[in-house]
Amino acid sequence: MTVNRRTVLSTLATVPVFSLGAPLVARAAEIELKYGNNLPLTHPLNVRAAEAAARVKKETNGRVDIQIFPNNQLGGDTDMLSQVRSGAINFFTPSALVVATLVPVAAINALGFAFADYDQVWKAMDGPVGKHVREAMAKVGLLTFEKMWDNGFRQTTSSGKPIAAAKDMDGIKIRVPVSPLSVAMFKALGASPTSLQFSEVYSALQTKIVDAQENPLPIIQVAKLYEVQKNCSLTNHIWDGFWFTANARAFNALPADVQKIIPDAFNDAGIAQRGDIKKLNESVQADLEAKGLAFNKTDPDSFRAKLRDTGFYGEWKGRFGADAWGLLESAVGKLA
Ligand code: X2X
Repeated sequence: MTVNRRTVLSTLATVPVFSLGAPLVARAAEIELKYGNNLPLTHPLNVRAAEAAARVKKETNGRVDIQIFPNNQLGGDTDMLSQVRSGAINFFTPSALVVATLVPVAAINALGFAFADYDQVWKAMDGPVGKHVREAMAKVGLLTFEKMWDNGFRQTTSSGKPIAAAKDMDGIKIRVPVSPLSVAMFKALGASPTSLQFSEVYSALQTKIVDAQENPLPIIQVAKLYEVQKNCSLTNHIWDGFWFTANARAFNALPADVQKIIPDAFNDAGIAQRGDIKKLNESVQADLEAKGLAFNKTDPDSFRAKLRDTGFYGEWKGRFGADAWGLLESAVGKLA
């Protein structure tokens, strides 16, 4: 919190009396809050977050200013995760995959091939699965707003041959997020995964440190990954979303009205952002094709069978626990 009363008063002293009614001096907000994320400014998450920040400013009559630091300006995911925990920043929107480095059950939405479609996704994440995860996050000091933001169904791009079935994963050097689940899943599929923060993905692909990566199409578009990849295989292997999370201590110290205005604004923005991604999903493949990325369909059963045969589901049922597993099954039906 920065109070600039002194600066304001000394500036006012030099202002001619007759113009005092006009807002000649831009007054600094009483409360300045920092929000960091890992995505380019053009991603719908940043577009909608900027709208929410403007709404907060308006509804607090300029008292609260939320500054947004996009595109890993404050460091990679793991840096921002520790910054929001320590209070160095107030808000962060990590992918569930990244939250799971701290709160293992948070990765449950990213279990391979768990969701058939978005109806199942929002039923689970706006319902009991999301609640279970947010309660677990609260235990590590992260106060998480109710509405999860959409990242999307993850697809696999490569600079080598396209992936059509599970056997094509064999030995592929693929970048995955810093997430134990992603590493385990791609190992089970026979690939050779490397965890890298998102800030390093473009150059890792460009310099061929890795040959492949996996992300939803809107990310491949805004981060221009098509410039350094040839094929996009529609694997739909994971559904991923972003949690809007706050440092609980700092948030609980805010004035009561602000503690309502901020989550209301960002939950509404999250819902709007889901709509943006839905709309984008109708056009993004054609746009990426026009930019030179070749698309292919895949055989999803081959991936599921391989995961089942290697004991992946059994192991992760144990790791997530029977409670969380049961909640997920109540939204999607019996899992493998
Ligand atoms: O790092 C990624 O791949 C990204 C952007 O999808 C996440 O935040 C997990």
